[in-house]
Amino acid sequence: MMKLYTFDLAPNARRLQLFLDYKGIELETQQIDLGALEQHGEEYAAFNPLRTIPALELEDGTLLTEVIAQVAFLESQYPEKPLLGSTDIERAQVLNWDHLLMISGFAAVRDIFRNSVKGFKDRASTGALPLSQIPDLAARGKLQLHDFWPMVDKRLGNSPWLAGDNFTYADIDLYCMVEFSGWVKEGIPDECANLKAWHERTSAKLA
Ligand SMILES: N[C@@H](CCC(=O)N[C@@H](CS)C(=O)NCC(=O)O)C(=O)O
Repeated sequence: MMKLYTFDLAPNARRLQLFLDYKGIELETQQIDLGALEQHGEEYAAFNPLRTIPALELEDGTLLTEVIAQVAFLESQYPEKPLLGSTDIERAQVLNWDHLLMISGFAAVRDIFRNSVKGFKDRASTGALPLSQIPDLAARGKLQLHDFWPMVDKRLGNSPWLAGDNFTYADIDLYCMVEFSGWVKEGIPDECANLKAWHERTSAKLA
């Protein structure tokens, strides 16, 4: 049986959980308490040397550490209520927008968070390497985020959902990014009306 190792409060765990909830998939699950640094414990570090969650262990023992791969695998096993597009072009658009938002918007919020929150001193990145915080990276993250919001707002003025005409996994990742941006008090700016309207539609969809 597949098994999921996760920690419900974490932003990347949320990305996968909202996908699972939308599809109605239930997995055997074990919580790894990041608050108690359980990811660095001997047992979990041996199991997943990256020391991250969520981690999905497949039936044959394969370990998937990246959410996009976990989602791709689960989508292939549970094709109903498709979230990765139903045509080749739709699928490419989902990956296009998802990748863009993860490496720009989500990464900017992560940089702000990990380089400014005191509890992450010397843990500016995940994993075993003790990386110190760099305040300039938090400041840079804010600039990147201020550039990201209007770009996405424009897209959502031309398209009902991020990847096109249908609600997809890219919307779930954007939704999680918006939640995460609230953690650093850098939520959607008031002037981004399209993004705000999209956020309401998405909240209703995921409720
Ligand atoms: N590589 C994963 C992200 C995994 C990740 O960064 N997870 C965070 C939780 S949001 C984590 O495990 N943090 C552990 C730590 O901070 O030590 C992906 O992009 O799909």
